[in-house]
Amino acid sequence: MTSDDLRDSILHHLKYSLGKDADHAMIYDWRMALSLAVRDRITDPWFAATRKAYDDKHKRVYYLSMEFLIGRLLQDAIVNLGLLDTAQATFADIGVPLEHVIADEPDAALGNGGLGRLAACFIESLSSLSVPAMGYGIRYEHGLFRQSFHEGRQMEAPEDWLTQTHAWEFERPEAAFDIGFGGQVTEKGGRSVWEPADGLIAQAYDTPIIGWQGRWANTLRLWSAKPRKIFDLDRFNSGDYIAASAPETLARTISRVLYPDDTTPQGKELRLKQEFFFTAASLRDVLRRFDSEYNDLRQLPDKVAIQLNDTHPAIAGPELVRLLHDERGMDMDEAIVTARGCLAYTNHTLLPEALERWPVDLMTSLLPRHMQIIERIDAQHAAQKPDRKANAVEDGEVKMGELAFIMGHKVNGVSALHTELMKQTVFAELHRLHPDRIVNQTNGVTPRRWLLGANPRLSHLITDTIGDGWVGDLERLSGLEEHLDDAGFLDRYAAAKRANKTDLVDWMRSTHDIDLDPDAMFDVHIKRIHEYKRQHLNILEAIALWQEIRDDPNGDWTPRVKLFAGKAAPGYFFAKDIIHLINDVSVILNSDPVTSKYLKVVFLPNYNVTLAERLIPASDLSEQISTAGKEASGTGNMKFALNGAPTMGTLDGANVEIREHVGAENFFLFGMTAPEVDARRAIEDHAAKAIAADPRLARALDAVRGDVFSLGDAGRHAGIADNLSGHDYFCVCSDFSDYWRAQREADAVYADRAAWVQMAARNTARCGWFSSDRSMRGYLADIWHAVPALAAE
Ligand code: F58
Repeated sequence: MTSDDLRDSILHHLKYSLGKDADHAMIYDWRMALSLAVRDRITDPWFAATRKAYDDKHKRVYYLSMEFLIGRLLQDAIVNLGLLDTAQATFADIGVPLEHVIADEPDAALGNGGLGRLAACFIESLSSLSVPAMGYGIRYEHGLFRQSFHEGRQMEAPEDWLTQTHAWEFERPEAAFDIGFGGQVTEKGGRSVWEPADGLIAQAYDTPIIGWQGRWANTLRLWSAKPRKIFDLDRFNSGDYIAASAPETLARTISRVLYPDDTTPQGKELRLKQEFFFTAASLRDVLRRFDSEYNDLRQLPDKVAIQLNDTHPAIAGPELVRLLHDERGMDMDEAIVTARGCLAYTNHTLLPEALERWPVDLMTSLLPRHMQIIERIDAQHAAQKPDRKANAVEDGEVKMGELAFIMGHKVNGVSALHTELMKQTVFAELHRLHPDRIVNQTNGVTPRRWLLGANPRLSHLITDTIGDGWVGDLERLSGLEEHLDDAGFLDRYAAAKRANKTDLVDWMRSTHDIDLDPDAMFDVHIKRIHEYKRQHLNILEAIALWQEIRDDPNGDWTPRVKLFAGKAAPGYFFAKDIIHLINDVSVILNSDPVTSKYLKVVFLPNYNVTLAERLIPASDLSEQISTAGKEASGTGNMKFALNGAPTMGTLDGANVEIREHVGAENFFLFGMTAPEVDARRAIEDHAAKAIAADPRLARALDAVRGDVFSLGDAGRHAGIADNLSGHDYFCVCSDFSDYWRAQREADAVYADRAAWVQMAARNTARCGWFSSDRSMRGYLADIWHAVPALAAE
């Protein structure tokens, strides 16, 4: 496509789709017109892919996920279609900067964090690998809340990405299913029939996801809830306007907001409804497609692979059994085996409080037939494994992890360590009964978005050095290895990083009125705020460093900027206290005339995919400091390493594998291992002992407790100090001294800029394995037993 062709297409859409002429077009109009022009380019490969999947009778992969944290789509699509230079030329001609057009797109925040972003990377990789696949999720009207700060405290406001037309989706009024809830089960002619008391319509919206080089496109199908009856005219006519629209309001609630956590009791019922709503609609869609191609349901596991992204869609087990048995007449035991042949489950957490459990009462009232089937599944499992100790239904609760395990033919962990810990802890008994079921598939990230799109400077350098094959085959980054002693290459590498940092500094100045020194080390900690991720360990270290610099202002300090970003779940008060503390510390430190040239702390509000794309390429050091054994994998850790920010990290999640790949000498390791953490926690007063052994830590905690950062509000941060010097479940205090040591090691390496650049470049050269293309190939071979539709190029 030439620049002229693209311009014609944009002008066509401007006029005929948007009703605007070029002279009056606003940035929104240009963005929509460009998106529609680009979408046109996706449509043909998308149709061709769909046709080929049917013609060749391919096995299809269905990825069921409550979250798809896709962020912006325009730049991704332009990059994957190879249209970046063309689009740049076109907009230079039009006289509007392409970056402004791209930046106008709202960030689709249909996820909380890593789990949702992983789904988005996977769906892009499946398209890039030409695997016939479909992502199924919920079209939330409001994604993850918008975060701002008021006097350092987190404020939440609704997110509104759908206020403007979503350029990428196609509404599918014909693809709709009636989803029931409640009611009862009756026996009719020896069969169980579920008669729901109420229900609603799940209507599909399709977004094509184009793969690298535009060879294949898959569909992300998101369900929106609509009422069965749009409007109660009788009530309206009698003047009761609110009641007249009640059916719509009630139905829409189901797809209205993304849950920021799964702990609020009042939200539990709604969350279970959301889970059933999208899972049931997706399964019906899967069976409808299967029916259009095949007529023997026993073939289902050969043609259909359904991946459950965490337990959120775990109701798929009983629902598929119900569809096969109750609605299609398959024998119950065979239905269970057939469903299991299709289903597999990915576990993303070992934290007991994050493993879903539903009260039996709630399940019975909302999904009475499913509750019966769950009991049947449990009984069948018990009959097959009489020596088992635990059931999926226990103590009045349905344990969704156990249910997903029993109903999946494979269960995967998301890093090597996490997989081993799954075997030893949460699923120890089930693993003993089914020793072949648990497999490891370490996460990955798409190089198209996280390197090519986010870091054009580094990407150009890589392509200049080893050619462009790395974009579709990231392991080719190892070709950089032979340039790692080449001064010319390293200079260019350093220049790319420096320019990215300067861009970030300019952006911070213009948007946040903060001045930063681009030569300082940019030390970055961005992710959901959680005690196990230990943002409070990082800020304690900042406090201790600040105190030390004040003691010796003429010392040889390596200048640092500590950047934080991340959201705390609205009901997670301790996490919100951590945000508050970091913001207050930044007020004191950044205004300190003595120390601020060496140390600054910045907490950027409203972390999202777009902000990550901006920060990661400009980072020097990646903070991955979770308590060992708690972070299932991490994916941010991979993005940083790939972009040349070495890790400051514990032996947790995929950090372990990153360290193996980049080499121990290119990774700042500190802290206890997972077994050491368990042993340490068993010691009474472990925190007090750690504090007594490290005067720096004691002094930093004293400052927190002693209102140094309380900004006149006495006792403001005492809760954090008390928690840490008290039970300190996440062992912040016990890891502090070693963290301090590793940080000073990082300072020393950074002070020798040549050594640092080489370490950064080694990280890039050795992280090719962390592509989500590699993850997807692993799932294809070990779980889905499916293959790409096109031969690799
Ligand atoms: C994350 N989980 C893990 N959960 O924490 C991370 O280690 C891993 O890399 C990632 O999954 C992908 O495997 C995660 O993001 C959530 O966001 C929850 C979803 C349900 C509500 C509470 C948060």
